[in-house]
Amino acid sequence: MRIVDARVIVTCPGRNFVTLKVVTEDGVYGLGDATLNGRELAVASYLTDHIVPLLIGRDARAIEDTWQYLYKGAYWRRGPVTMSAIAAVDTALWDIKGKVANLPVYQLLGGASREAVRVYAHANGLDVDQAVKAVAHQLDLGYTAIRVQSGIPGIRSTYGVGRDGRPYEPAEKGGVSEHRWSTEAYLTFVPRLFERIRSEFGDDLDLLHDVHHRLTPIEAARAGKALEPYHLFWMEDPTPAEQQSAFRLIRQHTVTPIAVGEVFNSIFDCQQLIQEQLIDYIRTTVVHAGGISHLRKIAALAELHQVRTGSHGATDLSPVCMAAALHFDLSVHNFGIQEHMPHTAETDTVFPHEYTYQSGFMHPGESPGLGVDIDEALAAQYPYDPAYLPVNRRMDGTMHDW
Ligand code: KDG
Ligand code: MG
Repeated sequence: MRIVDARVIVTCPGRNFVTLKVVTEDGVYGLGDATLNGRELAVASYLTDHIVPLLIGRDARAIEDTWQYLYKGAYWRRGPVTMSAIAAVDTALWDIKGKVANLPVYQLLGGASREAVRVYAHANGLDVDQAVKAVAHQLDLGYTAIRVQSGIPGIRSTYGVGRDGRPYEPAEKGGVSEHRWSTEAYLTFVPRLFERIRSEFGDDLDLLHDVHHRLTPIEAARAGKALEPYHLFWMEDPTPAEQQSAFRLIRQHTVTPIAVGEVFNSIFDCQQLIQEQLIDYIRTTVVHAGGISHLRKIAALAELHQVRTGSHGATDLSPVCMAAALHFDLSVHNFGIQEHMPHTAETDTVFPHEYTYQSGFMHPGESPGLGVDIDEALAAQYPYDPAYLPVNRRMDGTMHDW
């Protein structure tokens, strides 16, 4: 079954998405998400200029060989651009395989290990009162695991918190904005935030919190320790992970569970973290970590060390990635939880999909393949619109040191 066409579709139904569509000689097609937030066109070019010419004529059924060919054959390995491009090809080939077999992809991955995929929602507020309201809202929607983020007194703008009443969106249009950051203000504030949330909602709810890599290891250890009374489900990205051994320090000081990995691209980014059990949840995503094939290898390594998965699922990952993640989550034994940040209605219309949400759980559906499509005519009506993640500086204007 030869690949006869592959093309990249860039669209911006409110935010930018890059999608690879691979077509076989039988007219079957598969989709893969290739969106790298703020650096979208680099992946689009990597695919169009360097990968698509290699795909034409290849056997669409040879998923693993194609993965190895693109990873090892390029000489230049890893990195977010390369691995997002490989992920897009891999995901599209799994979609094709499912359609040809007339089975949902999760059945090809070993079948369902659970009835549905538990997801967590976001509750964000400019201050604690707003965060409390946001938690109550998500509880009403049926979520039983909620990530809580709040504006911090003394800091004008906090990443992860929506502004002007709009839902939080990771990238901002109109140039790169700069935020200021105070570790002391954050470390003083964050235990108070969770004290209030627990006093309002009790102990039964699972609470998560994202530090967005803004602490050094010793500061992260302090945060984890201070949050212990509120027994978080996880503390996410407490410190950058280029130095995987840095997590030893955090581990020595706190039993707050640690989740990390949304910026990782390969198993080598988390090998030590997993093998030394320095983390509890690995958050690599289908799109940024080499696709379904590579994520399965990460999950298999994690399973040996009692580390569970917790895939990233922010709005900058397209519905194609969400569908792929849900098939992966449903099948993999050591699944932990999946992030769910619903897309806008505009995005959902461009990417019609079979996956559903109900009472704190999602399911990828039973359609053959991934169960997601792209309306190319509609996608063409939304041209690319540059947007960037904000940059952080310390209060005195120094670029941050984490
Ligand atoms: O593009 C970056 C965002 O996806 C990320 O910052 C969101 O941290 C995030 C999360 O956990 O969803
Ligand atoms: Mg995060």
